[in-house]
Amino acid sequence: MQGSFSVKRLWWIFFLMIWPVLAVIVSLLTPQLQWGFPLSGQSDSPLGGEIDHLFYLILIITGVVFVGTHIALGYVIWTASNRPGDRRAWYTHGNHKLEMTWTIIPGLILLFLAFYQMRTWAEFRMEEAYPDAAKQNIIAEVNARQFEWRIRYPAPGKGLQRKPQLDDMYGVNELHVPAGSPVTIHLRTLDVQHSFFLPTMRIKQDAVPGLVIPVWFEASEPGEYPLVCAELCGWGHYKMGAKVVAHPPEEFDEFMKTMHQAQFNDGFAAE
Ligand SMILES: [Cu+2]
Repeated sequence: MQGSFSVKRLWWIFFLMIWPVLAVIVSLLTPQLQWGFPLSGQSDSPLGGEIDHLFYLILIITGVVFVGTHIALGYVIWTASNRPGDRRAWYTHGNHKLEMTWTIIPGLILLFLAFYQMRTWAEFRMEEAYPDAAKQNIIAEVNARQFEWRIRYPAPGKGLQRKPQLDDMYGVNELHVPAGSPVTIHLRTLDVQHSFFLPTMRIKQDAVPGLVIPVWFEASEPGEYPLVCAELCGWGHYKMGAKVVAHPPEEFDEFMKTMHQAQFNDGFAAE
């Protein structure tokens, strides 16, 4: 019914509103579901905190704009639907000043974000800006394939070579690193495009056929962290759930030596 207040209309508003409101209530009441956003400072790596900060900044800006535009939209629909139906339609070619304002302001916001995130992005992605420790500490080559992560480490005391060496060590779906210091892996793929994703460290990098891509990260604490594939790479995509095992730094060298012994000791000659 046009032109008169209708309870039916309110009912529809409540019906559509109830789902997002319910989702927020459920996520607040049951934190164990982990539906909410992770809090800043909850990531498992120092760089993750910076990335979280950028995410939240963008979320707040887009959130304010989203709520604001929807209130404006709701207002227009509400007032227009309350107008008597026998009025003539009204056409406009727009408002030049308004158009300029809502083009320039978002432009300035985007420009600000572009400059503001530059340092974090460079640190994450530009090899020249990597921390020195990450540049020196190239611990393994990670080869993605349908559907697992194959990992190649150099023998203890040796550096990682581009070509596999006779004394290299191999592992599958477990990437061992020392905790508390930046490390670099060389990311490759043996078939299609995959994506190396450490969700709790906020690290994500595509593995691209034909490329060797260095990726650095730092596990703040010893422990196990999920490593998953974030690119829909085929029917077994879901099987690419693996883990990063961060060892206390003083135990890491010993662990690598034990791994080398386990893979190379033929039971006759002592190493
Ligand atoms: Cu994959």
